[in-house]
Amino acid sequence: DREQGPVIAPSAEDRVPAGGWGRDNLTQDIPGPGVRAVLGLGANLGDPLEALRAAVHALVAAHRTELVAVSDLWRTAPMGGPAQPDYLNAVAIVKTGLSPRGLLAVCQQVEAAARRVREVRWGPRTLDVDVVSYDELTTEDPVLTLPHPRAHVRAFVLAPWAELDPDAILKGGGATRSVGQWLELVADQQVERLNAGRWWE
Ligand code: A4P
Ligand code: MG
Repeated sequence: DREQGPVIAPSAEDRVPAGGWGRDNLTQDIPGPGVRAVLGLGANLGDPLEALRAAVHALVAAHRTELVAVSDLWRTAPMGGPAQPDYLNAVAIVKTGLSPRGLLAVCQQVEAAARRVREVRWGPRTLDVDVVSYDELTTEDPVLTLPHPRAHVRAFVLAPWAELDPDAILKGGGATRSVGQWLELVADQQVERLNAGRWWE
């Protein structure tokens, strides 16, 4: 379902598997209709819009993964790193039967594909696809830390996510707040919502 509509409320099928998220099921496809995951998309060189669009298309094409909702585009001031252009950021919510590691692998393939294309045509360009959250899974694994350890302090993730699901619960820095509440705490960060329609199509 590619329609952007109300975010689907968690259902019985969205629950954590019996026995919880152990090490063994981080890498195996999960049974049933899948769980909800939140992905953060960002790009700031070359053709960022095209990179983000390609990312959404690749997510739709991924095994056992369907799009639940896509945020608007946001123009955001760069955080960290050297002086660099503003970013375009967006958030996509998917329902996936991929394991957490399987979903990360898809995100990394999408990044790699975008990098290959831009090396050939227009020089360096970035595309970052982060797993912001995966169901209610919490893990400190450096390969895949969940929820994303910096999501709760980044308006470029929180603003587009709040657009789709402001009441989603996010842990960060030892606290648990809604995405909307976290966003209020980073009101000093410069983010601007762009009126781009259904930009990912
Ligand atoms: N990794 C661990 N947890 C995760 C996760 N939840 N999702 C590991 C994705 N990856 C995760 O990532 C580095 C390593 O993190 C991977 O090996 C993965 O196994 P990367 O994508 O290769 O490198 P990166 O994204 O450049 O590094 P890092 O530290 O993850 O950067 P961030 O935190 O993603 O920040 N400013 C604006 N306005 N908008 C942006 O989008 N993005 C960044 C990148 C900085 N500033 C920005 C933006
Ligand atoms: Mg990253």
